[in-house]
Amino acid sequence: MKGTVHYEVKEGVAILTVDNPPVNPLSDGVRAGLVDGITQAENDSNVLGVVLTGAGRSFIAGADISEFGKTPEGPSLDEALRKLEFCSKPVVAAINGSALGGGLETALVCNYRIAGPAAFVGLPEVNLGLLPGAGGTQRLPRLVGPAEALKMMLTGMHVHAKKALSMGIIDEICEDLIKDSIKFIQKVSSESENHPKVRDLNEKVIEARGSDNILLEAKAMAAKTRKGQFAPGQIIKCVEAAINCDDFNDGMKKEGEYFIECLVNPQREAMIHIFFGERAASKISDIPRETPVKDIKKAGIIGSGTMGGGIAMCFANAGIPVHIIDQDADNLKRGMSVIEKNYEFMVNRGKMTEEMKDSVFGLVTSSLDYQDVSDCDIVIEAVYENLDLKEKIFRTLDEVVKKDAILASNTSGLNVDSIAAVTNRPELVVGTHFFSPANIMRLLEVVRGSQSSDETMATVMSVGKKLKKASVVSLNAPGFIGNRMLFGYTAQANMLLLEGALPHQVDQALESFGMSMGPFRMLDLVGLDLGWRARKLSGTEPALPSKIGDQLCELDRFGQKNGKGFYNYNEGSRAPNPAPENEDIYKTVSAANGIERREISDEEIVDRCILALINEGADIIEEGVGQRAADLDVVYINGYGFPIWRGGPMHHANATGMTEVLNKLNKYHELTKSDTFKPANLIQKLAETDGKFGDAPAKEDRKEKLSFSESSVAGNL
Ligand code: 3H9
Repeated sequence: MKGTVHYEVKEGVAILTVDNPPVNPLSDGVRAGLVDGITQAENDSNVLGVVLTGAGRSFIAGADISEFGKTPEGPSLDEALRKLEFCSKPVVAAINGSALGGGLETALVCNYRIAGPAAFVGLPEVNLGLLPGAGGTQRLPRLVGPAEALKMMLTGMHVHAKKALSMGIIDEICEDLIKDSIKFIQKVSSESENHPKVRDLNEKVIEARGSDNILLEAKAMAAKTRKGQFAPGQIIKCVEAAINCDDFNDGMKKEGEYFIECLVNPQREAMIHIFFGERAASKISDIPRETPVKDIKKAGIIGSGTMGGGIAMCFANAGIPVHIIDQDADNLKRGMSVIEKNYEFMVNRGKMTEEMKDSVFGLVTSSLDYQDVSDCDIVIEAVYENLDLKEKIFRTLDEVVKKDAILASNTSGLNVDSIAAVTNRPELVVGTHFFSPANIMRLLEVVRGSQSSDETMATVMSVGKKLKKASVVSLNAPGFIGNRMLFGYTAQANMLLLEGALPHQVDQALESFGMSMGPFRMLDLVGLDLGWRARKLSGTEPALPSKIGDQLCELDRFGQKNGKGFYNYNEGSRAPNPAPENEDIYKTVSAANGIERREISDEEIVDRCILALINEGADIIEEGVGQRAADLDVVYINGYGFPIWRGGPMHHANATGMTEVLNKLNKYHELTKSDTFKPANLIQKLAETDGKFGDAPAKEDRKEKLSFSESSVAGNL
């Protein structure tokens, strides 16, 4: 059995300590320990009451996620929580750290909740495709009201002790948690034999009866922020039951039914795959866990543009002082004022207080002098994609920055080894590919140069964690992971346009599949002129998929930046309007390239674009550029708007079945004759054994040199 609960008696109070490192989930051993501990306390006539707490940094981080989809052992969570709720002696939850999901639900069956100052609570089940299925949907609305409870459950947000106190989720905050909780039990047990139960507090749910507003607002919020997800609707139905059922147990029954529906829904498996995938991605398979990590006390950023500013905000938000260098005083002034405005925007939206803004923005300094980053522990270059310029910057940094500092490039596709080669410390050089806007997007591709040391890699991965990024390692190979996959995806979107589809049809089909933004909206956002200008400069002919985009650029249609691209945009708006004037261009380019336009189904659009991702992904795994299939899923969800509830492209392939994937690849290979659909070796092998991505062992020689073209794949789009 996994985990345990320690039992000891102090000053007439039983202390139950959940011990299941590192975060104390409610595994079978913990559930059994809770049942045994409460029984023991009830049977001991010298015990006045119970203090329930957690060992280490967590109170209880919820149900054991690894148990979902398996047959549970030992007592059920329901049984353990009933034991706590109906204990004949008062029980106080002494919340020492995170009380999340089933952890908060455990605290809610206790008579009282006292928290340490660093504690935080939340019901984040929605992020796993689940709902709080141990009474959370019925009890939290009774404590904080249905509207606040819905907000917590639909966002999955963490609520810190102070706020939890003001909302009424906890009763007190204490510095000396166990000592004060013991005193608390001694006091309440001497004052009364009746102790409150959250299930009996009906006032707030009854108050909400008869008005639809709360539920309608919740539905609108879920539709906006959790498009395509199954669990949010189930959560709302549970709260509806909490509001309308006269008997608490009827609401619990409904919660149980809706929970099971979530549990068996494929979205649950997909989202839990990403939960574990993100944690696995942060580990580098051939670097020992105990590899020392450098302490990063100060960071430097070269370049105060959108990327540089966004990256600086990530460090400041994590409490790490950061210094920005730019070569141009006006640029620097503009860059700093953008950062300040971003923070002001957060203050105006109630996301931070004025004092918080002052202290965080106070961590960002700037100047024109490279000497000012000489004492930094890591310096990240974030200038535009030009190898000569980047090499020049790295030569300077190598001279001025202290010898043991890490130097990183935010390149989206240039050769990190070439950049490292101009320094005398190639072992301290890596790529850190942030995604724009860097202060918001969670993905961080960490590019491992052929000489990047284990310590450098381990340090950068730990920096990623501090910055709250989903960090994924890529070998230094063209396009790394994300842009290499994107290349085939956008190429297919463009080919579909040449073959007869229109941009809004392609976008709508892929957005209905769940992509947060269709490829043509994305291309308009990025700017169609990037690749076009690069090709003009180098005198290269566009490849077939780039022909329409280049033709649009010839007609001054660069995308959102000048109000017209694949779509038209009204002044100051990002909403795409169809551009019928482009249709003749599409027809002309198709005809000029001997392509007969035809009716194209939404199914073909989705199949071709998503298969392009999967097939390229399979090569990336087999070559060892990405460590594991789940890493690619983490990349696509956090950097490219792939729907989390489908678990990423590689998980989607697993869910589809490898034989079906292979059949479809063959079908589209036959239809298009494009190499994009020539089935990857790995897919053919897996289809033979009915295998899945993730079954294949990680490639042995992970530092194998890969031929690297100097061109940025992103620039070729
Ligand atoms: C639930 O409760 C359902 C109920 O309502 C109803 C049931 C009927 N289980 O994140 P970290 C592992 S659903 C199993 O790196 P941090 C994690 O995989 C649950 N394992 O630490 C990792 O393993 P490894 C609702 C778990 O300090 C290690 O612990 N609860 C669980 O950055 C460290 O994790 C949640 O959704 C778990 N519940 O963050 C909370 N949690 O070392 C999920 C973690 O092998 N957890 N692990 O890679 C979290 O949000 C974060 O882990 C936490 C700590 C904030 C607690």
